[in-house]
Amino acid sequence: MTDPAYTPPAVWSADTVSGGKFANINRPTAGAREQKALPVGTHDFQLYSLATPNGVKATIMFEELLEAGHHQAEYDAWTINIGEGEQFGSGFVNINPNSKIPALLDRSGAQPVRIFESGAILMHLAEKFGAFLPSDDSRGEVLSWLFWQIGSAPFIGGGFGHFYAYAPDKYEYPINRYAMETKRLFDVADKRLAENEYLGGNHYTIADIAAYPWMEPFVFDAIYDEAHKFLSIDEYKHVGRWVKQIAERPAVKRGRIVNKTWGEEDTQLPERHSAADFEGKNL
Ligand SMILES: N[C@@H](CCC(=O)N[C@@H](CS)C(=O)NCC(=O)O)C(=O)O
Repeated sequence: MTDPAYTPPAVWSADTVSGGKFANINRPTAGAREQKALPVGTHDFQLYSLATPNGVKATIMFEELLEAGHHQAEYDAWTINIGEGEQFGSGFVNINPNSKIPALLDRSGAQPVRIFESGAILMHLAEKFGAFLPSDDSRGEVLSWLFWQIGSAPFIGGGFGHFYAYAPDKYEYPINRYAMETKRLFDVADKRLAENEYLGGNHYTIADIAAYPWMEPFVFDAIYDEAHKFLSIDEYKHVGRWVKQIAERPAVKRGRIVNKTWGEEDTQLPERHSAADFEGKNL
């Protein structure tokens, strides 16, 4: 079976775009759409995010730093509701001109520093606290797996997830293309994890913190409709072992509910300002 043919016009126009999830907020232009200041708390680190796989990378990192005794890593986490277009408010755009979560304001130095892109946030914090990024020979391996994840995520989310679960109509060509690539990426990780406890080698690092939130929901059958079965995720035994191991870390259990605004009430934490905010939560 082939998909209905589409002949692109000579010049593309946003007016012709069909619906689908997020269609109402997508535009082909950058920049703020409304004046809206961001809330600011008391800690050095102000995180503006949502508990999506990219957002959870930052909150797991903060919770891991705190768990490891880096008390200076206390942070305020504020919800940015991307379904309602809050990423296009002027305050958020000042921190991330690309209008995507997560975005961080670091006020620990002489001047506030903005950091956007989840990989940049992980590296910035790892270097600042000297944690989860080795300085010996394994550093190159850790950075390679970190950037592998950042480069791969759009094929999984924007590619496979979009066409398999979000697109208003299902088309064979893009689903085949991105299912192929998503499975190939799982196989890359599976082969690596067959021979190494963690992606970077013997230690848990920012490479694992970046990759875990993307692979965990596939393993636990919690993303993109029937994707777990459709992609035969149980084949990736070593990825499964690694996901289950990381899921047990107390910092991961906390980090994945920060900025979560859906699901059971006791697994939601729209804002996080101190360790006390986790009291009564189902971690
Ligand atoms: N490469 C970016 C991707 C961030 C990203 O795609 N964030 C999504 C949520 S997971 C977002 O904010 N989407 C809102 C939009 O596209 O308008 C990163 O790693 O930080």
